[in-house]
Amino acid sequence: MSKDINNSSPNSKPSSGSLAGSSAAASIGKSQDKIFQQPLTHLVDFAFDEQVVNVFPDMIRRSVPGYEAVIAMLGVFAGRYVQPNSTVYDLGCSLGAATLALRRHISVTGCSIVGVDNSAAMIDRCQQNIQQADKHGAGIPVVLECCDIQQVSIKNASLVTLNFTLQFLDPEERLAMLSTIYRGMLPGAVLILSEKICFDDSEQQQLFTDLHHDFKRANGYSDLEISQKRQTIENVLIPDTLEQHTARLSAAGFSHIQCWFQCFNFISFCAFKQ
Ligand code: GEK
Repeated sequence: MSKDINNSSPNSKPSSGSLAGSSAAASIGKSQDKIFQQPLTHLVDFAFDEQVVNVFPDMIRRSVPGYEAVIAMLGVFAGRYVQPNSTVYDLGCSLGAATLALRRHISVTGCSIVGVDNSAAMIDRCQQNIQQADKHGAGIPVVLECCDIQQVSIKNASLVTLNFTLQFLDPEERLAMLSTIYRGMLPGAVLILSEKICFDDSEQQQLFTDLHHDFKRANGYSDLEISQKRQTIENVLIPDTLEQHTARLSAAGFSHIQCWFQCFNFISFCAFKQ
């Protein structure tokens, strides 16, 4: 499925609001995440379905330390690295928070953004969010594709973001994904890779797990909610260590790999094609 949301005005008025400034993503789906509030008899693997989509902005903001800062900084990367007449890819775009942040900061001409997610519920709501943002002034064209990010043909890319998405791929398939991205990038292009990470050192692992759970508690999640979410997601989200990420990025061909952000066990890298 491909949805072309065409916009024309180069003088778009920036949207304001939450999800680190992406008002549209917040304007639809303002509901509070209560999915794991009651004891669940059958804990099935976490899925990005309609129920999750309805609460997603609240869920990710209260669950991922630094999420809003990372979203905002994607815009800063876009302002510096997006090249004229190139394509920008948001792989695992969910409700479009990153797409909208990137779009607001692209000032060069001839660009478009491809947002990809394999959850139809996410893509449908993402389309609504982008249409909502366009009411405040259209930006560059956004094409949404509902498919596996591994099926996407990446071409002419000056910026690609995997914002908390690679962690949901089978670990065996992650290097091939990064290699595909690398091959589709222009010289001077950047990949922004944000992930939850784990640690080889058990004390470090425990410290950051505890701090992450403290963060969730401070955001109003109960111990039951934290525990049930953890059990449903542990087969679905498989974190790597920082060292595994840098080695894999390097093996895919990337250079100048930098960790530019870390908050507890959440991290973001930028990696370049020379
Ligand atoms: C944001 N980037 O707000 N192919 C396509 N989509 C996938 C795949 C796959 N193989 N696996 C997972 N997804 C977003 C946040 S959320 C992160 C990303 C989180 C999609 C999945 O449907 C979901 O929408 C997204 O990746 C992960 O900046 O919830 O922790």
